Amino acid sequence: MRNVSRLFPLLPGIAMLTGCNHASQKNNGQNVQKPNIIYIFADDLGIGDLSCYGASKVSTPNIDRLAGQGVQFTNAYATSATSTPSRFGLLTGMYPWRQENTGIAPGNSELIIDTACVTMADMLKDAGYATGAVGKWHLGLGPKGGTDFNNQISPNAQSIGFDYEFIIPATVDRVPCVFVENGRVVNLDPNDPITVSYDHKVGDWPTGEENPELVKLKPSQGHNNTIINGIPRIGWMTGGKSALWQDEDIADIITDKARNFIASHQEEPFFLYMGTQDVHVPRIPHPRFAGKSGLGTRGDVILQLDWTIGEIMHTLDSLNIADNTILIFTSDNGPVIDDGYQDYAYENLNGHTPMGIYRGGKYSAYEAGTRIPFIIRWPAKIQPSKQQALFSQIDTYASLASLLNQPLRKGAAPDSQEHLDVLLGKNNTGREYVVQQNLNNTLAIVKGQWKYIEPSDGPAIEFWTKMELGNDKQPQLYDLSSDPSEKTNVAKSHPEIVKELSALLESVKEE
Ligand code: NG6
Ligand code: CA
Repeated sequence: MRNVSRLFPLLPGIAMLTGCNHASQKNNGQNVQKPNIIYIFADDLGIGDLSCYGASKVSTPNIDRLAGQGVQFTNAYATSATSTPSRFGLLTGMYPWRQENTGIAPGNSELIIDTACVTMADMLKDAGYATGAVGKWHLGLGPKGGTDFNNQISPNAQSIGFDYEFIIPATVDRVPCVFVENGRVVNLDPNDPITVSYDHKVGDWPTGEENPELVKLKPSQGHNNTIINGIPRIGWMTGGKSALWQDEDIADIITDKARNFIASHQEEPFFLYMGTQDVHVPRIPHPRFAGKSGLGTRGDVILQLDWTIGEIMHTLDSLNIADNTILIFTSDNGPVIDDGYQDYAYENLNGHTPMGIYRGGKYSAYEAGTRIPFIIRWPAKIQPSKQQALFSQIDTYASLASLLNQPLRKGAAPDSQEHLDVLLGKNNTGREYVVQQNLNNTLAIVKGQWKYIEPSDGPAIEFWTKMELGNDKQPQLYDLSSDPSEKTNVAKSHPEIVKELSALLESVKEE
C-alpha cells in the first residue's frame, strides 16, 4: 500500500478500496492528507539578496514572511554553480558530474535526463501526486541531435515524470524565446516555422553583432546573436514570430500558469516545480517594478521575484491549502553582477552585497557559488526556525520520499541522502559533508569546519565575468569556522585534513 506512511497512518480505507492513488484533500481532512509540494528555483539569486538573510538595501517582504513561517537554512547548498547541472542534481538525485553533457545547455539541447531515469517527479507520481513543471527548464528537450520546435517535442518534461509542463526551454538570454506547453511551442503559426542554431546565423533577423544600433540593451560579454525584443541573445533563430515572448511579461505569465496548476489540483496532492527567470540576465522587469528598487534592474527583478513568491503564497491562502503545502524556495546557483549585458548592475549596487560575506559567486567553487538561500514552509508540521545544519538540495528527493514513505525505485537517486528531520528543522545534525561543483567541474567538499577544493588545471578567473572560479593547481583548504570568506588557504599547515578530505572526495567520486 503505497499511500500508507508513518506520517499519514489514517488514510481512509475507501481511497485504497477504490484503488485511488490520490487522497482527496477535502474529503480526508487536513491531518491525513499528503502535503502538496511546491519547489521554487530562483535563478542566480544570492544568499545576500534577501532581507531575511540580512540584505538591507533591498526589501523582500513576501520571502521574509515565508522565512518567518518556515525553516530558514544558512548552510544549504546547490550541487553546482550553474543552472543545468544544479537542476539535474535536484531532479535526478544524482551528482551531475557523474554524467557527460550536463553543463550549461544551449536552447536547442536534447533532453539531458534519460527518460529511463526515475526522477523526483516520477517518485512523487508513484506516491500519487499530480506533477507540473512551470518556468525555466534548462534541461534540454527532444531527442539526441536537438529540439525540433515545429512539431510535438518529445521527449519533454512529461517524459520524465511531469504531467504538465509550461516552460522556458533554456534561459531567457538564449533562443528560442518562446514557451513550450506540453511539448508544443505556444502560439506558433505553422506557416512560420522556427529555426534555431547555436553554430551559425540562420535566417535574416538582425543580430547584435551586425546591427548594434538596433539593440536596446547592449551586451557586455557574448550575447551578440539574434536580437529579440531589442535584446541580443545567445544563439540564432528565425521564424515563430507569433510565439515570441515579451520579456516584461514573463513573470506574470509563469506566475499565472503556476497559480492555475495549483488551483486545478487543489483537490489532490500536487507537486509543482517552478523555475523563475528572475534574477537571470537579461533583467527585464515589468513596468510596475522598473525603477522601484533603487538598485537598477537587478534590484527591480528581485522585487519582481518577491512578488511572484507572494502571489504563490496568496494563491495557497485563498484556496485554504497553505497549511498542508510544503513550499520550498531556493536558488539554482549563486549570484553574479555583470553576466553579459550593460545593465549597470555594478554601478547600481549601492552597497548591496548579493554574495553576503562569501567569496566567489555563480560559476565558482568558492562558497558563494553554491551556498544559496533555502527556505521551507509547512505550517501544519513545521515550527519556524533557523537551520544551521549542512544540507544539499540533492537530498530533497530522498527526504521527500521518506516523508511519503515512498520506496525509492531500484537505482533511483543514487546520491540523494535522506535527511528529512533536517529538512523539516527537527534535527540539526546535517549531512556529514557536501560536495560542490564549479563551472569547470572542479569539485570541493565541505565537512564540519573545513572546506577542501581539489587541485585543478582550470582557469583561476572566468573569462567573461572575471569571477574567481576557485581553480588552483594546488589543493586549497579553508577553515570556514574562522574564515568563512575563504581568504586564507591553510592546506600547507593541515596536510592531514587535506588528506582526509581529498580521500573522502575521491571515495564519493567512486561510489
Ligand atoms: C553563460 C552566459 C551567461 C549565462 C550563463 C548560464 C555568456 C558570456 N555568458 O555562458 O550570460 O547565460 O551562461 O547561466 O554568454 S545559468 O544560470 O543558466 O547557468
Ligand atoms: Ca542560474
